Amino acid sequence: MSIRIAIIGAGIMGADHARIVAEDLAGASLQVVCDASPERARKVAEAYGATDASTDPVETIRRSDVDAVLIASPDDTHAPLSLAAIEAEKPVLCEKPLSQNSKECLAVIEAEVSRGRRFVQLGFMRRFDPAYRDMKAALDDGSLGRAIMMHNFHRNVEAPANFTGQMAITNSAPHEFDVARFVLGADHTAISVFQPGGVDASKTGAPVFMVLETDKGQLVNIEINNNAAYGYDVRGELVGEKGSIFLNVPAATRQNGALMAFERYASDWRPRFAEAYRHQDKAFLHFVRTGEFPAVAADVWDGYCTALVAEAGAKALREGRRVTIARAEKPSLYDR
Ligand code: ISE
Repeated sequence: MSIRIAIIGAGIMGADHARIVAEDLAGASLQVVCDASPERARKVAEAYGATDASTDPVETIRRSDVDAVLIASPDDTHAPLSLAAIEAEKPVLCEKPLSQNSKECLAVIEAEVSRGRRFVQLGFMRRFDPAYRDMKAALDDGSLGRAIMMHNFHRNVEAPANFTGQMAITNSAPHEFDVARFVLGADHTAISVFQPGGVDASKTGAPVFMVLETDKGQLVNIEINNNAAYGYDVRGELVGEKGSIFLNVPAATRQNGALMAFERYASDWRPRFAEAYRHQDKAFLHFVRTGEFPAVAADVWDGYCTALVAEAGAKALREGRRVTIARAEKPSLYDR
């Protein structure tokens, strides 16, 4: 039987997931597209052949013809809607971040723990990206030796108009906070945040440079530049005591002309991480079918750990000092 999926939020990511469900997920069907804007919901529903469109997310989650939920609405709705899905005992693929508030993440953890199972898979899709997977494998098979540093660059063409100054840390950087934890198998213990001199720090998407420390003594640096202008550019290098490995940018072609060679950049993250999104959504479908949580996917504990780093990062930027990070005790439900 086909798994009937409801998508909440028909913006950039909701529409992209709708496309993946409609075109790439054998065994799943797009049942409902829900958005605060009825026109947007209808447009995406029609484009990808959903059975229905709606403007009420909680009612959509509770519908008896919906088996699983994909949340891609604005960041501050992720935790409340995940809670509504847990209450309805329906599996959820929720876009990152789970919340920008760690206490809200704890409430979702509590809801899962009280039911004795995981319902929410978090959309940290980089865990499914072949390049990051290779990076992790090179560390795990011993060929790099002990990991000591991880360098990360994360550049967008232009910050969206609704971005606040801190969203570089609370919306963009969570990808690196999470993927560094995933690759290194370590937790972040402290964060320092810097901004280059001469930038207008109040400007939407002003660049930030972060240095994180892990409980294995590693250093992780992250540049977020949401107004890089030239293209969507994510880079990373993991440095071990015996070698290093960096992400290759997948480019289909390299063009020559006028004494130059050049490759194209994507204008946003969807083409760069297309394969990761596909693998992630397939893993979610398997989770819905079998109840087995995907081995590499992020869960709400990972979402909580990331929210703690983002909170500490925002504080470090505000107060101009290094901030340490302390976690609650991890419930055994999240042991891997
Ligand atoms: C955006 O919300 C995403 O999740 C993208 O993957 C990321 O690259 C971008 O910086 C975020 O703002």
